[in-house]
Amino acid sequence: MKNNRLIIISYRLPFSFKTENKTTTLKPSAGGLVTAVKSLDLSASSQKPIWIGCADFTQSVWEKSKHLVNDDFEYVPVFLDKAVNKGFYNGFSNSVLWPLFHYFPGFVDYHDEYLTAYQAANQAVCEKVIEHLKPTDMVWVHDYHFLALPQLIREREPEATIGFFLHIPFPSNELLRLLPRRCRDYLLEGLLGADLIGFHTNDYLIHFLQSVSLNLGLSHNLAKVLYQDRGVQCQAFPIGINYGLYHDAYAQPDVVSERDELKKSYPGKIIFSVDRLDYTKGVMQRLDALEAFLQSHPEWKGNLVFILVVVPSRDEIQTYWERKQMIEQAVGRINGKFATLTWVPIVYRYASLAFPQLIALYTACDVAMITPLRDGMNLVAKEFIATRQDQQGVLLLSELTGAANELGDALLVNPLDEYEVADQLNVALMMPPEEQQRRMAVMQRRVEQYDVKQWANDFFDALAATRQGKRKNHVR
Ligand code: GDG
Repeated sequence: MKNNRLIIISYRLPFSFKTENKTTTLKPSAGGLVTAVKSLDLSASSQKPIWIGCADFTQSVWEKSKHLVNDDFEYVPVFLDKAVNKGFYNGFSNSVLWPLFHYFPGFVDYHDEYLTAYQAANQAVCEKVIEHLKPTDMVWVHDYHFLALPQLIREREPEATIGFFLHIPFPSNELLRLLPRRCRDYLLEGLLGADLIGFHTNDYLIHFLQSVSLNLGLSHNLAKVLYQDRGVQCQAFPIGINYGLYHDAYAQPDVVSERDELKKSYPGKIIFSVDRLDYTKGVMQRLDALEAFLQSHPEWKGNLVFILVVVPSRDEIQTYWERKQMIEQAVGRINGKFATLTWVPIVYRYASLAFPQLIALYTACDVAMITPLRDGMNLVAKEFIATRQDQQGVLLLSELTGAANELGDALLVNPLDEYEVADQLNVALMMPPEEQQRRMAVMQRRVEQYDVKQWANDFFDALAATRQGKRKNHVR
C-alpha cells in the first residue's frame, strides 16, 4: 500500500514567508505534524506527497517566493477570502469548536455566520483536493478546522480513501449537544465521510461513538460505525514526538552553554513551564497554585524561581488578549507580594523561544509544571521527558491532558485544585534523585517506543487496511 500517494490537509502549510526590506525569506515551521509526516516511509511511492493548507500569504508572494520552499512535498496553498477566513478560523474554529471541545462552554461565541464561513472554507479546500485527487491516493485530513471535509470529499469521490485525525479532545456529548442540532449533525456526518477516524485517547474515541449513536442513531461494532453503506473505523493513536531530536539535543554545544548560563543565574531550584497563550493551558490556575505554595512553604522563598514562558497565539481573539492581561497582572501581583530586594519568584517571558533555549530550559529545570485544564495530548510533557539524558527532573502534570494516560509516573494533579498542586510541587522539589531517575526511566521508555514515526506509520497502515477491507468486500 505504501506506493499510494499521500495527500495531507491541515489548516496551515508547514511554512510561512516573512518580507522585510522588500526581501522575502522562508520561515519553516517545526510543528509535530511536520515531523510526523516527514518521518513516514513514502519512499516506495513514485509520486511526491501533496500538502494542502490555507495560505497566510498572498497569491503574489506565493508566485514570487515558491522557489524558496523545499521540494519534499508538492505544496498547494488555498487562498481564502479574508472575511471567510476570519469567520472560519477566528470564528467557528477558535471561538466555537476550540472552547467547546476543551470544556469551556462559557467561552463559546456561536453565530450562524461563523458556521456559514466554516462550510465555505471546507468547500474551498475540498475543491483543491478534488483537483488533485487520483483513485489510488490516500487522503489524510487533520484537525478541528476540517471536520466537514471527509464527507464533502466522499460526496464527490465515493471510492476515495480518507483518514481523519483529531488533535484536540473529543468532548462528552453533554458538551456537543449544546450546539444547534443541525450544526452538530453536520459535523458528525462530515467526519463519518472518512474511512478511519483517529483520536489521541480511548476516552475521546468513546465520546465520539456515544455522540454518533445518541445524535444520529448509528450503531457500532468494535469501534466501527455503520454509516450509509460503509464501515467507519475509529481508533486511538496517541501522538508521539521525534524522540531522538529532543534526546540528542541535550549535549548540543549551544544548549550546553545556555543551560550553564541558566544554572549560574538561578542557583536555587528552577520550575519551568511553556505554553501557547491559551485559556485551556491553565496558566492562571498555575499562578494561583504557586501563590498558595509560597504562602504555605515560606522556607522556599529566595530558593527557587518559576520561569514562565507564554508563547504568543491567536491574539486577535478577545478571550486571548484578555488572558494575556490577566496573566501579566497576576505575575505582577505575586512578584509584588513575595519578592525581596534581591529575589523575585517569577521570571515571565511573552515570546517564542529558539529551539536551543527551549531545550536548555527543559534540561536545566528541576520541575516541569505542565498543568492545562484540558489538552488533547500535550507534546511539551513528552519533549521534557525525552530531553533528560541525565534522568533527573520531575514532571508535575495535569491529569486532564491526553499525555497523562501514558505518563503515569509523573506527579499527576487536578489543575483546578490549587492546594493539591501546591502540595505536589513541594513533593516534586523534595524528591530524592533516585526516585526522579526511576520515574524518568519508565517514562522515557514509553516516549521513545511510541514516537511520532510509529504514530504516523500506525495511522497510515490502519488507513491502508480499511482500503484493503473495502476491496475484499467488492470481490465478494
Ligand atoms: C495541539 C493540541 C496536541 C511551544 N513553545 C515553543 C515551542 N513550542 C512547541 C512545543 C511543542 C508545541 O509547540 C506545542 O505542542 P502542544 O502539544 O503542547 O500544544 P498545542 O500547540 O496546543 O497542540 C495538543 C498537539 O496539537 C499535537 O497533536 O498535543 O493537545 O492542543 O512541540 O515544543 N517551540 C519552540 N519555541 C517555543 O517557544 N521552538
